[in-house]
Amino acid sequence: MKENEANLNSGQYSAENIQVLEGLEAVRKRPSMYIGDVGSRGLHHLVYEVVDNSIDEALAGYCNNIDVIINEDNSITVVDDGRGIPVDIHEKEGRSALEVVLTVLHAGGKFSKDSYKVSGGLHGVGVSCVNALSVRVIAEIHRDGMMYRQEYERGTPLYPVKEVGPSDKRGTIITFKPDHEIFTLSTVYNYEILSARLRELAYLNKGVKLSLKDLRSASENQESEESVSGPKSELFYSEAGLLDFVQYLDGTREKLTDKPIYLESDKTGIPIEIAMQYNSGFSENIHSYVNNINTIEGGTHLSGFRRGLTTTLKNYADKNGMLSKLKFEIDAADFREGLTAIISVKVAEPQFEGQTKTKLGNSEVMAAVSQAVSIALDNYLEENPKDAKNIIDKVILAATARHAARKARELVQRKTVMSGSGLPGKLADCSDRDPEKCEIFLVEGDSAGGTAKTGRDRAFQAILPLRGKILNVEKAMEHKVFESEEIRNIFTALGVTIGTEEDSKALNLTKLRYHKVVIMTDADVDGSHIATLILTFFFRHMQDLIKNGYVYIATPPLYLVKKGKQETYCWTDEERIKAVEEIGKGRESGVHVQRYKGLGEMNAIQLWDTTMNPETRILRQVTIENAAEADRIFSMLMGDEVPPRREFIETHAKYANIDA
Ligand code: 0RA
Repeated sequence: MKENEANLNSGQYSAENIQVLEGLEAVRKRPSMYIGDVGSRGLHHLVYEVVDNSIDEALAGYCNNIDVIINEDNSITVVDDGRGIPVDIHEKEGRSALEVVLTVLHAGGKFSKDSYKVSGGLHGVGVSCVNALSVRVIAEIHRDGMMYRQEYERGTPLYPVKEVGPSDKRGTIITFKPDHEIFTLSTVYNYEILSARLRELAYLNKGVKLSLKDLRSASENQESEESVSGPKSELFYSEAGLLDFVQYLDGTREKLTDKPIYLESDKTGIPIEIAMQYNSGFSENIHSYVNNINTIEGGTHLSGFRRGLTTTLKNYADKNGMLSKLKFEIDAADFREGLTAIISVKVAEPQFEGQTKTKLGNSEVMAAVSQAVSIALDNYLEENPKDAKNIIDKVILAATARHAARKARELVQRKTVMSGSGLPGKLADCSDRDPEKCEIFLVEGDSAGGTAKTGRDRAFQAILPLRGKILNVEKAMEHKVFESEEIRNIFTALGVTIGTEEDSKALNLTKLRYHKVVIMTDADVDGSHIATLILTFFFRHMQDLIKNGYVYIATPPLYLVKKGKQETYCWTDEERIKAVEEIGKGRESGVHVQRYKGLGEMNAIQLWDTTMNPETRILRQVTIENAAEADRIFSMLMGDEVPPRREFIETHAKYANIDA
């Protein structure tokens, strides 16, 4: 695009310069087109974009260590020990290669013909985008015995590359501070989000050492504080890659085989790495990646995996007469119940499709993966007959359970088809019928449900009271899930059905009745437990509802600070302290602080004002930042093993402390 125009105009330095400026100006004008959004996701995406360049250098074989530092001012520094971005003057461009890489869109791969670029962020836009969206970038290059530096402000170089002095090191150091004019919501980095991604990258790129260090003081910027111990830091390194990853994800599940099944293949020219492990659970947890990008919409690599898995297991079972007693057909999904698997492929020219551009389209990948799986799995089954029997037994169990669950699932399907009259009796529906405008509140308990019914705007807000704790679906077999009345009520009220033309078990959201599904529970331990149970259900059985951004959590206030007729609601302790000071004007006498223990303590008007009125409420949208990590945490928190759960709650005690 702009970049090509600049090349055609070559020769005139100033003219080119203008073109380039236009390029980065375009990024600043429409940042979402380049990095997805300007919220939390986009902000963290900047880090991934820089790290990806270092990962490429590592995959090319020149870099072993990548360090990410969150500086005190929420700027980020990425250090690698690769060859260093070249600094020599690029003849055609009339300026240093470094400057080109940092100021020309998509210039990243231009200078490296020898290393084929496999890594690369979701949007693959390169480090120049990060430069455009940062108030300040500092690039420091250690190369050929010298240290070089160049700085930029909102994408514009402040001076040509300069020599700083001799250096005996090698590598690239990029420091950037995201522009608050672009990221208007927040420029504060979340340690957990970065840590989860770096851990994932370490598993996906075995042998590369990644580290994360947080230099911010705990009290200031961080959302989760673990003060006392000084700066937080972690090292991520995996020698066995996906073999380690699958064991990390399945750490708290009961395994059916001694070791995961692992394969690595490059036979077809497409590097493929897969690890899989069966457990005694009921969910299917398959995570797929292309060039280190989590392909949440799947694609040809996932289809290839499924095909290879189904045909190989079925052939093996048939050959050994293991299915002879079965009186009904086995479904492809039965082969994946209780399966945790990770598929990672590297594709030279990936075609990404789908709504979020995370679905691989390259048709040649299907057969390559399917073949690789068939060969490796076949070998494994032949060599490990005991494991093979455990796996086939599990498949038969899944098929039997599915058979039993079919009736229960049909209950859900039939009821929703009837609509109108088929709606649950407890639902107080809204009058509007346009899903985009409608909201439903899932409310804990009948009494809070009553208050919400009185307080709501019945034109567009529906209320579904839930009785106490809903079923923990993490530990329940499928038929139990669909037999649960509360869960059936959720399906029916939302208008969500199961089964599409292509897939009898797929979620069908075409008749979804509300585009905001709001979980509203008390701000105490019981309330967050109930919210977690509902979220677990959504994560395991209505994941597309979350992925489409339909799920929200209501945040009722924690305090009411009152003096005479003056009232202020507070959501945090800081707000409460400030409110007491302001309302009391220095004197605390006459100031009354009410701690809301539950929704039931508010009257209908208060509930509307604080929690339900779109003008004043705070809704938190539920997103899946990192699907693999979310999967691991749900299985740990809601599964059978107690010690890891206790450990997790103790390290994240801030949230559990609310009632202390
Ligand atoms: C182009 C050519 C060469 C290295 C790099 C790019 C490079 C880019 C980044 C970005 C972050 N870290 C990086 N490390 C290296 C090498 C050219 C040569 O030395 O022959």
